[in-house]
Amino acid sequence: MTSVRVARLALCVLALAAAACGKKATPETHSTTGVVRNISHEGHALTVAHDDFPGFMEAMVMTFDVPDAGLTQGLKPGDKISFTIAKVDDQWPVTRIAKVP
Ligand SMILES: [Cu+2]
Repeated sequence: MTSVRVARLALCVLALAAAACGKKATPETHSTTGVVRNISHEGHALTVAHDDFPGFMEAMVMTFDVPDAGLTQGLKPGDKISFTIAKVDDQWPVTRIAKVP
């Protein structure tokens, strides 16, 4: 192997690593608002009547996975929220919830 080839290979490996890392560091996210309908699975499931995710999903009632149950703590049906979902392994868990007055 010439040193040029080795350098090229190293660049490729770096590029691949950067692509993989980049995905994890900045996942695709979408944010919208909605009204809490239900919280179950000890805070890990949030059913919400959500508004449009512009360019991603129209308004509907659906249940999202909430990996961090702390996010749903203190929430109850009827609360207005804004929230963010992030793509993780082809799923869309909730990564942020904020109460909207
Ligand atoms: Cu939906």
